[in-house]
Amino acid sequence: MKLYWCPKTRATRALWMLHELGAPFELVFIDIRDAKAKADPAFRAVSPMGKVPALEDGATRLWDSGAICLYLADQYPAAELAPAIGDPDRGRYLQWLLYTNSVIEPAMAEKFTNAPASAAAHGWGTYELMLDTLRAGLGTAGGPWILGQRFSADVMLGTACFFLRQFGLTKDEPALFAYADRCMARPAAQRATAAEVP
Ligand SMILES: N[C@@H](CCC(=O)N[C@@H](CS)C(=O)NCC(=O)O)C(=O)O
Repeated sequence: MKLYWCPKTRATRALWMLHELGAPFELVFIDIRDAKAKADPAFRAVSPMGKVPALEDGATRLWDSGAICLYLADQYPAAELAPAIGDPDRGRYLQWLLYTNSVIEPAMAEKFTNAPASAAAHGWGTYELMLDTLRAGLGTAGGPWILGQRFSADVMLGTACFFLRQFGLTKDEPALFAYADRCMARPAAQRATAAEVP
């Protein structure tokens, strides 16, 4: 398995998942700020948009951090990073896993660029609605993770909460920031971010 990765990007999510799984992999560094590196044909065959993370696993090629987290969790069920199909928690898991890229990130972009909000027209609602919903989800989870005692979609949500704080978009969100800290303190997350130290 080959992970196309660049430090301090969303590729951290995929690297973190691989460490959670303990799966063997090869790390391929792509400098996304370098047009030549980004044009590498082997990379573009896996990532047509030229974005990281991207994953090659035998004949399977995919990109997008959410898709990769979901794929890896399903490929390695023994690691129990996703409720199996048929498990009553599967729906909630999918909903929160997809929430990062389909709601949190577009809402963050809206806030970042001061774009006009439109709760009904935008699939992500508004920045405030996104935060309210996330707060409520974590507040009612009944444990340290979004599914309560079970760690799963938290790689995606935890990094999103980390980015919320890092980008200074949200100043005072103790519950979200404590959650980000809890997630980032996991040994696999520490290993993934250690790879980013220059
Ligand atoms: N939805 C994608 C977004 C990936 C993405 O935008 N990655 C950025 C780094 S965080 C990138 O590769 N940017 C390089 C570029 O677009 O030129 C995901 O979650 O993986």
